[in-house]
Amino acid sequence: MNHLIRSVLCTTCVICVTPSIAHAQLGEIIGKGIVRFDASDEARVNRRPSIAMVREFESIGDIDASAHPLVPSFSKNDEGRYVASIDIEAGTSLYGTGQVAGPLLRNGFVTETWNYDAFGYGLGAENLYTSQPWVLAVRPDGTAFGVLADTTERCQIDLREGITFRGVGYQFPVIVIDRESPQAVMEGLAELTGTIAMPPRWAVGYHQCRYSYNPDSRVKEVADTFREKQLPADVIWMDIDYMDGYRVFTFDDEQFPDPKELNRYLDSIGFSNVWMIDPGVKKEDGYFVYDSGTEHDVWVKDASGKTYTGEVWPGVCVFPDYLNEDVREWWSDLYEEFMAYEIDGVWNDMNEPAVFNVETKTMPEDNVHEADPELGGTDDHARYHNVYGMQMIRATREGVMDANPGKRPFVLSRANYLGGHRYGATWTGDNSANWEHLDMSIPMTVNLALSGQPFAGPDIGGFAYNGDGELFARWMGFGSLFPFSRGHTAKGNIDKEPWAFGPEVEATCRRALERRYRLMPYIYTLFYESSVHGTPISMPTFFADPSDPALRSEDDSFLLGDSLLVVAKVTPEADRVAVLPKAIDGVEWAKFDFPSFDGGRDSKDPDQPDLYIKPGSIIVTAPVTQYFGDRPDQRDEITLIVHLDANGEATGTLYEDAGEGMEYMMGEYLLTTFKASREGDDVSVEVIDQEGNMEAPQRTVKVRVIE
Ligand code: NBV
Repeated sequence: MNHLIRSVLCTTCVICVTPSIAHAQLGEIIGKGIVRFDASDEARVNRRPSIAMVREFESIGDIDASAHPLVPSFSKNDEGRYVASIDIEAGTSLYGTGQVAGPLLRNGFVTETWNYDAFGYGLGAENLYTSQPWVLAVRPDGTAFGVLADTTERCQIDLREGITFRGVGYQFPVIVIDRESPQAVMEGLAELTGTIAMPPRWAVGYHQCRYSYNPDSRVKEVADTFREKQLPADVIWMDIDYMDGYRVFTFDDEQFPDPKELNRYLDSIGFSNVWMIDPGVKKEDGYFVYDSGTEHDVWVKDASGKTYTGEVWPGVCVFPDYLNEDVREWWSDLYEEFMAYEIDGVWNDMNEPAVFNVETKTMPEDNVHEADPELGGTDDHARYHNVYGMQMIRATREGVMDANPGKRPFVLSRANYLGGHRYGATWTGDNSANWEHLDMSIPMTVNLALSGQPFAGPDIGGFAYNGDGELFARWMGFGSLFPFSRGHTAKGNIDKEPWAFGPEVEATCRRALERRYRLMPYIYTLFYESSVHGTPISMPTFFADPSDPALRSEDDSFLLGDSLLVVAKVTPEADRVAVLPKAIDGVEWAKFDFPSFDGGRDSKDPDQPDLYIKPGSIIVTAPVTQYFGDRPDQRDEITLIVHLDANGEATGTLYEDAGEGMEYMMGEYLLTTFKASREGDDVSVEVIDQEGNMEAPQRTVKVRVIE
């Protein structure tokens, strides 16, 4: 128990607070239950600006680190790495560590922060596309703490014995967040690193992608087929082949002669669009992006000061130095013309940055970035590698917002760094179409959420290789319930749209997608809560009861918000038995389902995950829509799914806004809290709280009580 921090926050206690401690190791309070430790006075004075955090956090008061229960020990090892370790008590479960392939529970694993183009990665890959030097630790009693190594440098996170970070290049500080529950620790992380912005509502729908849908007639054909077959979807994606010779910000004349017309067509049938932009710019005189970048001197330089070149899709490329504000502004400006083609969202890929034909698969570590002083000033690529993608999407997001003022931006990024959820969503990169990857996709998405990135999901169906209909159906069954839900596949693979594997798989996909759209009011509300409090959207099942050891490694299931448990079948035989959270005061989590489009119940479909509602909860659902805005008033009917607790009560919230635009920030939203109570044989529902300026609609409210 974090007794010391509690007492120092209390102003009456003077014993533990010292204005400046002449002590080798310093602890500074920077928030409620949050202490930053430096290895020494010198390390504290030389501390680099934090790129993960939303702002500089000044000390609210110093504490004597030796009295803190979670004091890190700092040292330098024989390899010259800077080491920070924290002991853990037996029975502590460890999570997070960013994008990791493998089980949810990370005790015993070693990972390294080094953004990497990991096509076809396998179980236990040491580093993937994003870096989050962060560990969430849950003690046996369910209280929790989090440990952040505040360094952008390559850093090993070793969880074989306690928590050890081994970073290069810099004696980094360590920040410890000690709070009463894992949820409260995650909120603490969001206080430091920020929250997601509310996405446009379309981005919370289902996304359909492939590498690539081309030419434009194929894009239309796929989008049309979704509508003909009544498969709900909101977004279709344009991968790299729409470009002219992979030159970013260009369009292939033959295959995509009129992108605006294409986007308008898509819009007319309710599809939003997302188009890819990579960081590598073809080195070619006469190509406007190259010429303009050269004129503005935006390219990353090698150690000798010459413009660095590396090969990527277009051939020899140069790379913008996104660490520099002028460069970011230049990059942002490129979006003005691009977005004018009525582009809705942008996908930044290959931004580790990936480079072909070199062993490291990235640029040399001694390349030089002219980083802003606020980011740390001019230094080598080794220092800034892990934040290159993050700074790229920061600039992209700015550009998209400037081009479409008043609209909510949507950016997806492959590379990212702790705190980068402020700028964009992410996915789990180039996974494979097999059962191992299907199985990993829940813990990967959840560990990303536990590392501060709530808007994430895998390529549903698997990117590399084909897989079969059985795999696809099963993956779509629960994949439709990830915060970011997108089907995708690689070039050369068979078709992987929901109808590609025949009528049975198509029916499963329709049931899965209809579930997402029925649950949309609830899911959208979770995005709102995440944007305000930093709450993860998909969470580990043990969040239902952090003190129950039986749930600590449960990763065939996940919580979608507090109230909904999704229990997937992740083996071909569907033979693993899930551990469910215990009953609350004698009331079990209750199974529920929805009607199936072809009659009967959707839970009869063996590829659908089981859905459970928490006792005492209300989940707000709506009739199936095909896309956001397919009816003039989507708010005209809701159904409250109610599961009463032992006192015969349940509550739930619903967040509503225009789904687009920024007016919600000025109060144009409605946050409604419903309460259901048992009254004899009946259940009555009332609105107990309503916040926001948006007018409450006249609507039909149906109530479904689950026993
Ligand atoms: O742009 C093509 C692909 C993309 O579809 C995928 O999602 C990215 O992760 N991209 C990687 C480059 C080529 C991968 C083989």
